[in-house]
Amino acid sequence: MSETESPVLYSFRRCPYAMRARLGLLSSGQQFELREVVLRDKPAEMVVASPKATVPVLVLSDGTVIDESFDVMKWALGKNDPEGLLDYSDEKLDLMFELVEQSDGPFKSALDRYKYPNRYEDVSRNQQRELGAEFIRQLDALLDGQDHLFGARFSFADAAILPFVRQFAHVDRDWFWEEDWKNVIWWLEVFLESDRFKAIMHKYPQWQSGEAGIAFGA
Ligand SMILES: N[C@@H](CCC(=O)N[C@@H](CS)C(=O)NCC(=O)O)C(=O)O
Repeated sequence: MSETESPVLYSFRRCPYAMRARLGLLSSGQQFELREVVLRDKPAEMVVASPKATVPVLVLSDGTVIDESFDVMKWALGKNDPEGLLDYSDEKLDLMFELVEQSDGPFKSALDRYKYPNRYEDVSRNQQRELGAEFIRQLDALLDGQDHLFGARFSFADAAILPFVRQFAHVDRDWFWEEDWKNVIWWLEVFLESDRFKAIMHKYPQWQSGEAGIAFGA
């Protein structure tokens, strides 16, 4: 595939949804052009492609738009999955997708309210932190005796959920790192030190219309 035919990913470095999309694309080996977005100054090209205007947005060479992070991961890994992120039994895949749903639903809701309590009415920060902690304890139990959520290998679920656990952990690092969820702490630390994390977290300047983005996987 030539560079001009690469899909374009509108992305924001610190957005956990965009991070999971980059993790999926990177693992798949798919070439793509990354356009770094500043959320308060979104490029018109992105908003035209996806009027809901959230990152990530992947625009394929035939014009197809994929604007949900979960779908970007599934698209990339459905094409090519050399690390086997989706190479599990149907039963395990169902459990994986259920866990991602829990992460995107109740856990993300608790994370937002714990991180930004002033943006919500009648929210107790501690109560929200405790709701989030329940999910972390569930992950800790899954990680007992294995390096990743569904076994020895980094899976779709690890890629989809780790960026959100990172955000939760960073709200109050002292508290998080003192809690009794040693498996999660180890899992998160290994991820933060990994080449894959470093590869998706380079800092790039804001993409400007008419410029080439950053070529990935080329
Ligand atoms: N369900 C979407 C959620 C994406 C999302 O909410 N991204 C945030 C950034 S982390 C965003 O773009 N918010 C729009 C804004 O801040 O203007 C997905 O999975 O892709």
